[in-house]
Amino acid sequence: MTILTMPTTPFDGQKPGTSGLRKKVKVFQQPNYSENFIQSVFDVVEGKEGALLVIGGDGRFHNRTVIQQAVRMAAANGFGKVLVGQGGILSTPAASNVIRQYGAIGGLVLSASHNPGGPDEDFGIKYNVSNGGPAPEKITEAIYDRTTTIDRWLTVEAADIDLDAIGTVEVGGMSVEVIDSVADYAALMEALFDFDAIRGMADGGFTLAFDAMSAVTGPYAHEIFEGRLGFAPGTVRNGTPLEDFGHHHPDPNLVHAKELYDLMMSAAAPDFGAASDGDGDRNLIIGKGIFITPSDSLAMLAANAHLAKGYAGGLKGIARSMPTSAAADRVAEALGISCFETPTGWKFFGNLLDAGMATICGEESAGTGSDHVREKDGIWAVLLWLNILAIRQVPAKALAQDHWARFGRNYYARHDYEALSTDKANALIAELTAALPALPATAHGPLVVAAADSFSYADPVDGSVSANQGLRVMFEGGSRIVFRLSGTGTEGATLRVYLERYEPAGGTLDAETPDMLADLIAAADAIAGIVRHTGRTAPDVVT
Ligand code: VG1
Ligand code: CO
Repeated sequence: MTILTMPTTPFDGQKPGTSGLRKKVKVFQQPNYSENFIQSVFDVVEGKEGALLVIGGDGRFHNRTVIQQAVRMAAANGFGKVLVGQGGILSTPAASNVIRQYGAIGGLVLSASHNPGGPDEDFGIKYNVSNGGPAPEKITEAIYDRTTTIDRWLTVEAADIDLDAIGTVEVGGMSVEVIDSVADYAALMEALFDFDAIRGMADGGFTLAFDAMSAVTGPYAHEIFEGRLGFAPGTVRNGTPLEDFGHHHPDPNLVHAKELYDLMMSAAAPDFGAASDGDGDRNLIIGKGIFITPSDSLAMLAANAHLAKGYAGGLKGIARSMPTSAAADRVAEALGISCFETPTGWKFFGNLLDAGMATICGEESAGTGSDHVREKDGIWAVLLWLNILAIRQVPAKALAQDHWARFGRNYYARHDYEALSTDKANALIAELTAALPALPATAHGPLVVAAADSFSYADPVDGSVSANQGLRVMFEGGSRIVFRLSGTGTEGATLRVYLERYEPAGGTLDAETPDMLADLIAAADAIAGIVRHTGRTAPDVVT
């Protein structure tokens, strides 16, 4: 088979962000663009000769095109075999599982996660390594460096493969197997959770609404919730993956999953509601009449995980991203295990999970997961909740109230200011960074600053240091504001302001979050000059 060497030039490969390369579809459609990035990845992968590579995506527009390109390029680059999900579909956690289960050297995960899809929307490519997790920073930086010098990409001349037909074909001397996207993942879930107990609860009349948001989890949810667990047909809503997610943002938050939220707050609410995002790694949890913040969900799952068979031996540790609330820290303390605080992005959990230092991880951005794969996992989180409720036989609301009565409550919200001019956002961060040293002991309304810093993380396993991971302002009494810029957007800059207030057990545990955070919201503007820098008087999205 002839390997074709296609001349090219360096391109805008984007400095490594929170989660791979994300751009508009139109950018990926430019001649050489996707190919340049994929070749930059392959040039960095050591030991690819004869190795197994996994390729799959969330089914968004342009997914199939890039898969065909990547398959031909993998053949030209000497890989031995490629595994592809049927129809090009693999949720991010399912891709992570396939990489681990089949001993692949790594995988290309094609997704822009919760960002909208379609010809004028977003696409993304992420490389995951052999542990199934996102490539660590030293690899994403090497990939980026390669994009600045790349001068050729390699491919073979071969027709497109049939992505819908399960089975093995040959492309340029390399074998390509199209596998069932769901089977291995569903089997893993059955190994971790007590499906009989959950099925019994469903048989007993417990009802579930799962919104797949017309994104990748539809086939997984149909098979697991309706097929294996016996929830009624119709339990899974928006369960067919669409290339444009039905024109919605497949972002499971209270803004984009409002229909589910309204249902769960209504008299007609089922017992439990949940949703997942574009690529299936996020989760939204809403009990009947109660939204559970992702930070609380992490803490509540950690406190009860031992009730599921996969975690019956207890947890080795908990890890959370820095902006995630400290609710999980109190659980770790009670369990006598470590709680690690990492920078934003799942890649920072990989070493802790591999080293057996943490079992459960979570992020405030609706990400929860465990050492079963090396990505966050939306359906996994829903199943762990269901398993816990099936054993404890209480509604989600009672479980939450019981948790707060024991550990206290971390009132929490994230305010996002989207599509800001990059200059203005950078100016805000620069000015605040310079002001940090003078903040301690200053008062902002009733709040007094206890400490302020720019978060830097030293990985306890390999010692690598990641600096500038967000600005923290800590107040006396345990309240906190964090400021950071998003690393996943494709338009201008997004400022995220994370607000947290701790109320100890015995304090005010059933108040409305906006009321409890009002002083912090005012302090955030006083400290960072949000209105002055951005001209915005209110956030675009509150989650
Ligand atoms: C956001 C979230 C972060 C998450 C990342 C990827 O990043 O805040 O917690 O890990 O998205 O999520 P940022 O840099 O925009 O704040 V997703 O579901 O890509 O895979
Ligand atoms: Co996602």
